[in-house]
Amino acid sequence: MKRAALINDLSGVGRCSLTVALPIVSACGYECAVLPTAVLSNHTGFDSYTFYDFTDHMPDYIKSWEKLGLTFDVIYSGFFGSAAQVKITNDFMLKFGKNSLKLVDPVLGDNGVLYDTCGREILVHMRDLVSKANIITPNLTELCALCGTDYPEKKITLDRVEEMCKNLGAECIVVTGLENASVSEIEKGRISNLVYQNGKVCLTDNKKFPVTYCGTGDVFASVICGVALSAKSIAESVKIAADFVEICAQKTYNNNGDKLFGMQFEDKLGLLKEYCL
Ligand code: PXL
Repeated sequence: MKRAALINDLSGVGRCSLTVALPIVSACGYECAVLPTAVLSNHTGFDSYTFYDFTDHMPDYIKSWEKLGLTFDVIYSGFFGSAAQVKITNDFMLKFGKNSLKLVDPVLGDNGVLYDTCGREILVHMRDLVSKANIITPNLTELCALCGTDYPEKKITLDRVEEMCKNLGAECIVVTGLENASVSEIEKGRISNLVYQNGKVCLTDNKKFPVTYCGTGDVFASVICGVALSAKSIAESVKIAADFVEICAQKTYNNNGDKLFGMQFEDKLGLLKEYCL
């Protein structure tokens, strides 16, 4: 059986990070090894939350995994609560990741605003981490932050997004959640992900719903993590993930789901069975 390392926070309520990654990557047929970065009562989009920083425990936790001689087919990292964690994850990638597919979702912010938890130091270490990854999945806010570019005040073109990808220079960049509000060529009511690999670009095209559910990026990246080794290409993994997100968004929208509680993906997990290795 293939094994995945999931490095992310555990937010008890709100369907994001590990409460999304664990079921989705498991449904794709992986044994999941979980390395928490923080434990929160619920994600930070709610008005209040508790936050337990796991940084100090991570080195011993990883040493214990080393003693067990674990190897990983994929390593997927998400939210970090401190800059030290990003550095620890960098070392983790070097130690365990030689033969693994490394997926880094640089969770830093959204809609032009960086999360409160994302300080300058996290950003610096994140640039180092994305350079080690095979696939990264920034949204436009995160791409701008990684490139050191201001978030565009007006709509930008797909050519400009491509140029930023070229400047960043990671192996494969999937710019997520591009929509008409930020990019001129994308039709209203549609949403795209841009895949930049080896200087070439392709785009997905899906229905955009009027509500953006918390943890959507986590659902998307988790599906890529789960299907990347069985799909024919990264572009195909991205299409599978984008279609899965649309199906879950449609269900959540039909049920009038609260955006803070995330996407209702549970009864759609069976759709991922065909990608099991
Ligand atoms: O889904 C991204 C995410 C992950 N983890 C925590 C968050 C968020 C977004 O708000 O608060 C703790």
